[in-house]
Amino acid sequence: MRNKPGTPPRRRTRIATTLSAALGSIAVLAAITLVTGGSAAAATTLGASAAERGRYFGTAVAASRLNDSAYTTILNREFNQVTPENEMKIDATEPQQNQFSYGNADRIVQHARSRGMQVRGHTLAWHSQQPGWMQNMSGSTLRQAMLNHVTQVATHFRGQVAWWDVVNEAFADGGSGARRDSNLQRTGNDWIEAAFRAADAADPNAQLCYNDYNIDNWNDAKTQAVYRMVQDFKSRGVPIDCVGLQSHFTGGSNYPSNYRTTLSSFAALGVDVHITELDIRNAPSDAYRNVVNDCLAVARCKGITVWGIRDSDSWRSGESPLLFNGSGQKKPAYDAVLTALNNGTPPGGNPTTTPPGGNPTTPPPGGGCTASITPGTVWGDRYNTSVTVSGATTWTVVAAVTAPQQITTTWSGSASLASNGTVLTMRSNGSGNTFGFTTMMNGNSGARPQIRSCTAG
Ligand code: 9MR
Repeated sequence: MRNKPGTPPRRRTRIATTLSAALGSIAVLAAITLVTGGSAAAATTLGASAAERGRYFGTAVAASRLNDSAYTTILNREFNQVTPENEMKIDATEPQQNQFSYGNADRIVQHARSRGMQVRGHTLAWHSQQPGWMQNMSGSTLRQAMLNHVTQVATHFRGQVAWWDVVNEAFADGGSGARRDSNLQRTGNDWIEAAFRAADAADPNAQLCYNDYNIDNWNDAKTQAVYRMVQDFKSRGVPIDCVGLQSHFTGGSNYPSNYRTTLSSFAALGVDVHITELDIRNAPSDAYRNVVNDCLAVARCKGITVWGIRDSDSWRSGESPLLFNGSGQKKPAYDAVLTALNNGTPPGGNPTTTPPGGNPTTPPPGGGCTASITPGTVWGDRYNTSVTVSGATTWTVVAAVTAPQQITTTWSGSASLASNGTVLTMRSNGSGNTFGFTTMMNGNSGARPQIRSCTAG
């Protein structure tokens, strides 16, 4: 190949390349030493730590609180997954039959996705929080209206919701192991699978979950009944991907010592498990720590969502069951959760040293700071990347991935995503000089992120 005008002599190019590769390797080794060397690299937020272990740490979010900056500060700093607390329920999204209303749900989805947080949709079919028009329906009219609702709502959020609670709370409490009586149940025992098939047709890429409370204790009749339903669905090819254990250890319910058995037993059926609405009366550190350790011990436990941020945000605020107090301060249970997450082993072991796409790139100079990439854990479908900034304490870094790859989750910075998740602008948020993100490969397993710029100030 001919040299273009201005191209340095060949030998010089090779030295420069070798030098830059060597510097890159030193940077990688230094960073990996930090990662494996103990507490220096311990993540400082729940979402960051969970992401390093291939999981999410999320919270229920109320649209009405998105104007509260104390609330959003914690939300944006700590969490990388969001579940709208009430805004996707049937009464919110279809208040009049066939008139859909998505304003508050869209607001939450936009807030989450623009910051790299994944969204859990809650919920498409439920006996509770039905709008008046639906409460009064029965039989095939209700069945048809329910299926239309599932189709319309799942279609509206197609591509934006990672997991749907397709059906919520369809089993009875107590020892019967029976379905809960409801207008939906009275349309026929197959209403649940009909809902799953409709959701699958509307959003084939979303993960479809069955979600319930009091299915935490492996010995409970309700747990066993849900287990048998999932087993039956899997054996007959009903499209179910996951089970959500709400895990409200409030009111009369307690964390059961066989919780890990429950998680692993569901997982053994070939579904993922999610802890979807966690809160614990008086927030004891031990019980919170146990839940985290149990999830980390089960490979198919994909993440934990707490049901609110501060105690004052909780549906059971009188029990102070959450990780932050009403003033937004971290409670002892927060420290227990973060430590348990940080002590967990990343799935697949330590970060890979040589990423499949070659050595990490270094950013062009000139912005008053330097951002260097450290490859993180690589899974079959996605990989993590850490970026360490030097030369400035406040900064903005722009990083890009190659489409169809897509950045889906970020941590330890104030993020905004553009160009369908391929361009990340990350600003320092006071949580240190290292931030990270997860990239879905979407079929391209070779490409790796590039730093486009690092700007101080
Ligand atoms: O937290 C929700 C609260 O604001 C609502 O008033 C209530 C109405 O049913 O629903 C609460 O969320 C529930 C969730 O949707 C399903 N599992 C139980 C949760 C706590 O009641």
